[in-house]
Amino acid sequence: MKITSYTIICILILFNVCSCSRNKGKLKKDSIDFNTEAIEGENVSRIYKKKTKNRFILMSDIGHDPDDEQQLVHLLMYSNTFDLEGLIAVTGRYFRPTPKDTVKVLMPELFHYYIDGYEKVYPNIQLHEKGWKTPKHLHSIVASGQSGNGMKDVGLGKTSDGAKLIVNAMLKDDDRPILVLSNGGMNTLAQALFHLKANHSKEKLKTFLSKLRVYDNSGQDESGAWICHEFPEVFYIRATHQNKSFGGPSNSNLGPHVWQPYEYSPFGQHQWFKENVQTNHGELGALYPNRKVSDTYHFIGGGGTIPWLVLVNPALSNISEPSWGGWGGRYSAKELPNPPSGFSIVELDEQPYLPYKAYADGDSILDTWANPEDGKIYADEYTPVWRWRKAIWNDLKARMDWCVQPFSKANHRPVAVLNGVSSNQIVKAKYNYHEEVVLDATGSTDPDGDNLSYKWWIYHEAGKKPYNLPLKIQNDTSIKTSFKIPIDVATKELHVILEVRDDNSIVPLVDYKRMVIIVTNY
Ligand SMILES: [Ca+2]
Ligand SMILES: [Ca+2]
Repeated sequence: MKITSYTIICILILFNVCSCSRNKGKLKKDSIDFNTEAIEGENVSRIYKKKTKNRFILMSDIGHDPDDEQQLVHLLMYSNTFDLEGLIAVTGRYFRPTPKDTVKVLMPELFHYYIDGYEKVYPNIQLHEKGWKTPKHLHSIVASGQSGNGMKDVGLGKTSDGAKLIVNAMLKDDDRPILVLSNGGMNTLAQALFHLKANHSKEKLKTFLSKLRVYDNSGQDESGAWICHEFPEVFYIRATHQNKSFGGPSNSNLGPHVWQPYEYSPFGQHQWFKENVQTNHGELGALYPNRKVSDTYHFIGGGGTIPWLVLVNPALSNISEPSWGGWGGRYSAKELPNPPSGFSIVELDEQPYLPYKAYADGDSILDTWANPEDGKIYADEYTPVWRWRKAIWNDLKARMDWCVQPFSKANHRPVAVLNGVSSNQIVKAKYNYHEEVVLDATGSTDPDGDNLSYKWWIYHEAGKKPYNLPLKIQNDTSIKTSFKIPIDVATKELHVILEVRDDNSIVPLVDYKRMVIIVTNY
């Protein structure tokens, strides 16, 4: 790589872990945890592993709509890619007395039901990757949150087991950020923050809050607005669009057709799941419920699969950088004023907590993307997820095989290498405008020995200071290429994405690397 005197290449180790990894020797993805692959030496490897997985707590109003259960099956199949610390049953929009009640009680037993399914396939998935949580651990992190709805159930003496679990996670001597996602209401987190504020100094509270990365799926009660109003320093994403993009957002808007060969309809999506998840893929997949409304198949909602997919590609996405985008969607670069709940009835209840701010999606967060399969251009608020969706579905298909097949009869992701960096980290570099950026995927491997193909592209909408104009890399399918940074990119940032795709007859899989280029002008 040609480096001029004023070009500084540095590696952004996610979450400020200051250990530089070196790519020594050939990578083997099949026999080692993929978060440790670039480090040699057992002790170092253990530290690196501990530090690089993201922490994650899920809150879900599981039981009211099968989509929460659908996403739980999906989540368990990725549970070796993050440190899951809580599965909390919570209330939400559908617990309100009006307009209708569909569920009256919390149902933590559903978490146990699906973990029992996971236990059946646990021996076989270990043949494919390491790092899986034991069923015993997963059972131990199930809890019930606040049993009542919204802020009425937040206050002194009201701390539920679920809220205690969150409090204990915050108190833990672990400075990694923690994603707290709610696919239901937020009042269990609100109670945890109320408890922390009441019992700790301002200084300590500040430290606890700095670890939080909250993702609010749709605003299913008013306590999200309360949290943002009361604790403005909390990192908070309020999503009302992209969170529905796994299969939807709706029966009449299904996005690109990624579930071929089945028909372009919610029923077609269910047929794909029947073939690739529910049948011949082990006991966990067999539990995957259908999603029907009045006997009609509803699109696969996934109940908030998209929000946690930010965790599974640490070389592509960073949970602390919502504007960078990835499988988990792309959100505003700055916090926006008062992004409302997706439910008008909740929006009314949020009024006492104005003003507040949160990262958001919607009309102002658009990606433009041409589907390589049919050339159709997508350019709306769902495209930040849709552009990745084929890879997301394919990746699940491959993982479901891991429940029943030996290593040799399943596919596994390649390992992308960008300019010598093979480990799961985003590469950060500084270049001056006019400089030549060399891009080299040499050393990329595949644990199945599959042939690899390469794709380099610039995600021009990504980042805090995006360039925001299409910029094409020449020879963008070569293993090695380069491009010259135009003069008008000075002081902006460029996000280069490397996709390494395997040629595997079961299903093609993609591995990613992102290089964030800060463009200087001196
Ligand atoms: Ca839900
Ligand atoms: Ca492969």
